[in-house]
Order: sequence, then C-alpha cells, then structure tokens
Amino acid sequence: MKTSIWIILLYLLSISLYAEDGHNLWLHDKGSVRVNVVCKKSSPTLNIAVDELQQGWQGKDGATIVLEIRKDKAIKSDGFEINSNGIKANTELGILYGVYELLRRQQTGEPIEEMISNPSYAIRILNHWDNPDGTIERGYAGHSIFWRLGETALVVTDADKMLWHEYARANASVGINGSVLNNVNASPLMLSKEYLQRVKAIADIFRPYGIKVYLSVKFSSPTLISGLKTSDPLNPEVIKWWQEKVKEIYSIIPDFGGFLVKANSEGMPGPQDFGRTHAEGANMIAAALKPYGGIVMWRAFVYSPSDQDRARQAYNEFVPLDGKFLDNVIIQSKNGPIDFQPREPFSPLFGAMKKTSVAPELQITQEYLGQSIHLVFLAPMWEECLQSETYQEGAGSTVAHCTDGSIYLQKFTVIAGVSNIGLDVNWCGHVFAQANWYAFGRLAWNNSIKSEQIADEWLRLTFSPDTPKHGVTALSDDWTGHFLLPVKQMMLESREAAVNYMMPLGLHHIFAADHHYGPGPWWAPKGMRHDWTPPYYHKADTNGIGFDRTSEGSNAVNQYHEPLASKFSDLKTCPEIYLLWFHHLPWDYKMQSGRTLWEEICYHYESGLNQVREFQKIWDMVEPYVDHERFVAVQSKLRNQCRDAQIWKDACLLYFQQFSRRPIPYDIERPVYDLNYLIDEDMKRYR
Ligand code: GCW
Repeated sequence: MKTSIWIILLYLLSISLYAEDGHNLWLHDKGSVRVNVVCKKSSPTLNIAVDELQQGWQGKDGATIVLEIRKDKAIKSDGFEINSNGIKANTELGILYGVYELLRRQQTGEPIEEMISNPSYAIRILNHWDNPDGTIERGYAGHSIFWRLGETALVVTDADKMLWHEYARANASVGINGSVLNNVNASPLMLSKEYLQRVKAIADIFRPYGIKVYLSVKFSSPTLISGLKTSDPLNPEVIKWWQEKVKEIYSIIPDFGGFLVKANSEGMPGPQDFGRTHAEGANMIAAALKPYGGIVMWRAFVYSPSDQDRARQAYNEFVPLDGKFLDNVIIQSKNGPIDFQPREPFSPLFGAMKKTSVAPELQITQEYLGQSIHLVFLAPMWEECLQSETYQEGAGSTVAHCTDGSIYLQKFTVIAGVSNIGLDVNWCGHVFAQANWYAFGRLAWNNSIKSEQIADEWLRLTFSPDTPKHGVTALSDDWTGHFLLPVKQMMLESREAAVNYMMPLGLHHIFAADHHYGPGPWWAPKGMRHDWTPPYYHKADTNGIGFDRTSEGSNAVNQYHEPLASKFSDLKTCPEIYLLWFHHLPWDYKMQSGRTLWEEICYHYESGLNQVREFQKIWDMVEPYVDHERFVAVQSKLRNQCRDAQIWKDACLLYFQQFSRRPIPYDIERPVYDLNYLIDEDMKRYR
C-alpha cells in the first residue's frame, strides 16, 4: 500500500480513537498508576471497589490502600471514612462510595485529607418516566434504556446488560442508590409476570452497585389486571390482591425497593375514586410492603380544575393527613407548588408535615427548561429550593433540613430526581445535561454542597486539559483560566438566563400547548382546562399582570410559615424574583430599580437573550480546549438556544405589550419576529 494511504488511515484511526461522543460521562479512563489494594473480604460489591481503584488510581505510585469494614458510630448508613490507610465503612457499599470519592478527589485535584462523609438522604433515587413501549414522557434523549416495543421487547440482550451496567456504575459513582424503572403515569403491564422477569434482570445487574429497583404502580391495578370489581383500598379482596402481588414480587426480587404512586392526579385513578383519602390508599399498599421492608412513595402532585388556586391544592390535601400515614409511606413533593417551572418559591408542604416523611422531587429532565436543546445547569435552582428557609422550626429549618431527618424524626429520608436519561449515545441529549444528572447525585449525597463546587467537579471530570486539539491553537496552556473558569461561569449563570428569557419576575407556566418548550402566553384553546392555559397564570390585562396570591386574592401566601407569609404579601418585602407569583400589579408599578414594571419585564427578556449570546462567545473562545465532537455539538445547541431566547423575548414582549400599551424601552434591541408569525408557527407545529 502506498505510504500516503497509510498516513490517511492512521489519521482516521487517531480521530476515531479520540472521538468523544460523551458516552463515558464523568467517568473517563484516565490511565492509572500502580496501587496495592488490601481487602480481606471478596464480594461482588467489594470486587468492583478494588477494580475501580486499580483502574483509576492517580495517587502515589505503588501506594497501599486498605479497604476495611468495621462498625463505627460516626459513620452512618452508606457513609465512609477516608484516612491515611485507606477507606473504612460499616457496609460494603460504604466502601464503594468511599472509593469513588477518593478517585474523584484525585482526578479533580481536591485535597485528600482524613474525612468522614455521610449521605444527607438514605434513599437517593432516580424516577424514570419510561413507558413499556420504550417512549419516555418528557424524555429528550431518545428511547428508554429499560423498555422497548416489538417481539423481542422482553429479551435481555448483552447490549442491554452492558448499558444497565454502565448506568449503575455512573449512578453509584455519585451516590445514587435507587431507580424507579417506569413512568408515574403507570401501565399495569409492569406488574405482569413477564415484565417482572425483566425487572429482575435489571435488579441483578444493579445489585452490586447498591441500586435498588422500584416500580410505579397504577392504583386501579387490581381491576385492570385481575378483573376485580373494585380497587377500593378498604375492600378485603383488594387488600389481598396487593398482598399477593407484593409477595410475588419479593419472591422474584428479594431486595425490591417498593412503589411510587401518582394517584388522583391528571386523570390517574386513586383512593378518592372510592371515597377514600390519600392516607387510606397509601397505607393499604404500604401495609402490604412492610413485612418485606418496602416503601411507598406517594406523590403530592395532586390538583384538579377547581376554583381553588392550583398552587394551594397539594398543601390543602396533604397537611390535614399529617400523622395518618404508616411510617413506610413517604410523601413526595415537587420542589415548587405548581410544576417544575424555571422558578417557583418552594412548596409550602416542606416542613408543614411534621409527622410524615416528606421527600423533595426535583426534575432533572428539562421539561420546562429548554429540554435537550438549552444549556441550563440546574444545581443553582435546586440549591435555591433546598436552602430556602421554611421557618417551620425557626431559622435554620431549611427545606433541606426539613426533609433530611435532621429536624423531624422521619423513618425514611428520600430525595427523588426525574431522570433525563435515554438511549442517546451521550445519555442525556446535551453534553451539559449530564451535569444535571451528576448534580442531582451530588446534592442527594450532600444537600448543602454548593453549585459552584458541583460545576467545578463536573467540568474537571468531564473535560480534560490533555484534550487533543484539531487544528485550533490554544492561546496558552492555562486550561483553568481559559476553559474552566469561563465555562463554569456560564453554567452558573445559565439558569438565571433561562428565567430571564422565559419567565422573569415570578411569571410561570406561559408555554404554548403541552410541549412545554416554546412561549405561548396567548395559548387558551376553547374547552381547554383553564388551569392548563397560560392566561390562568399570568392574568395579564390592561390593568396589569401577575397572580394575586395575597389575602386579597387566592391567599396561597398563608400556607407559608411566618415571617414568610407577611414577607411575600408585602410589596415592600416580597423578593422581586417572586413578585408576579404572589402579586397582580399595574404596568407602571415602580420597581426597586426605579423603572416601571413593564420596563423591568422588557429588560429581563433582553438580558436573558444577551446572556445566551455571551454563552455563544464563551464557548467559541474555548474551542482550543475541547475535543472537536463535543465542541461542535454544544456550539450548534447554543445557536438554537439563542434563536429560542429571541423567540421567547419577542413573543412575550409583543403579546404583553398589547395590554401594557407602552413602548419597549428604546435602548433595547427591537423584536425581529411578528407576534402573528410566532402564534401561527406554533399552531402549525403543535396543533
Ligand atoms: O408536569 C407534568 C408533566 C406530565 C407529568 C406530570 C407529573 C408524568 O407535564 O408529563 O406526568 O407533571 O409529574 O405527574
């Protein structure tokens, strides 16, 4: 063969070897140094721990590390101690988590000193909204990694096993220890014998990584699966049905975790269909699981199209039931009182149920935050919620502390994240969406960790100063200064940017249609449930804009503990980030900046768009420090995000301007789209 062909082949080979498709997440093969691992016992979990150390060790060449299981009171549940000899823990899983911590510190260059680390929550779980046909509700990264359609749907292939294995390892590496394998809008199929066999296959792969499997169940399963006349939770046959189903599950999967239930919400059946309460429904299922150590995560996301403000409904439904739930029932509440919006105040349920385990549910998949197109790092949003003071037990009773067992005696402490994972090669659709999966795990382990630290860690683990450059010359070797710092800054600002270009100042739920992607403050088709249309939430008219939740309005403020109720009610003290969440205000209302409310709205949309333009520049500037594949992928997504931000700005300003009847301040860039064009385009796409 001619030399030139050899050169071309070698070149192609080198590109493909370096091709970075994002599949390895934050677990890159960094090339290891020799280490001598001493571990007296052997087990599937400990063997993983030893292998990980041997493959990823970056410390002193030839060092000896001792892995030791020994009871120590300072170490709790899955916690561990890192000391000068190695890692100590009460359990095998504690050892594994300690190994991942040690390796992470080596890779990120964080100091490795004597430390004890205990998880904030005992159960750190991903909720997959995956359907048996392989589709994923609100999934933007391809089909399910667990389920698929077709004749071979239930055949467990080597490729399945490999993927589940990689998934389990990634989760364990950030401390996640549970997965709900199917959608909360649950199909009864999941409880059939055939599907349970596949659940068992998944559980077998997850087990050594400490990941338990859970299933979402439909409350009417006794009727749907076995033809019982009723699914009334107080009916003896129904009770027996659940007991037998649970027994069957545990005979197949002895360490099965339990159930997640969405009941009497958005058309799902529930105990109220039979005149029973949520407590009666949850307890019946919980009683069946109790002998096996299983739990029920019962969702508080319930609301109906009544006259009552949607933001008040979950609290009104659940707080009166406090004390009535069995101790293996966990009430799972979304971070905000409505629905995973770009910004909501925390749900007043947190801290208000003092005798019940309450779990925060965060949404990792970006249903309302640009899906897999927009670069939005969610840790700042979750940190904002977890660090919110509820004042339920005085200062310091943050949402984090009201849910992690440090204030109330909760038998189970749980935190759940709605997953953003699918079959896409890079798992999440957007390289930077991987950071949200990572961030959820890190916050579930340590609910006081700062967003900045998470971003820093993730960037150092995911990108590398040694990235081969393809044609673009780096300005200098200063990876930290020229890559890490600007990109971290971009991540940390990205959520506020999204709030600015989508719904600033407390605006919420102004998406067109059910896609929850683009703007639609006008969207209100005839006959649609009013609480599913944006005008219900923004209430714009010629007098002003915003939802009055003070005592003059829906009085949702009084669900917050003082001093918050007064703080949110009073215009002088209500934080401007929540202004239109709690108040309906005239367009010429004077803001702290001295501008009118209308002007302030305009400036927020404008600054959101400008922030994305800045992100584009930052990303282009870091090109020399990123592999070509991921550089191009993110660059292209940012272009889309910028176009979308323009659409959001133009749609919202032109629509609201019909009511404000005021000019858009003249120092702001003019809209480039016509309102009618945007309305028509959206109609065409999503009719
Ligand atoms: O926000 C809504 C989503 C639904 C979802 C529901 C829920 C799974 O639009 O797709 O259903 O929340 O959380 O139950």
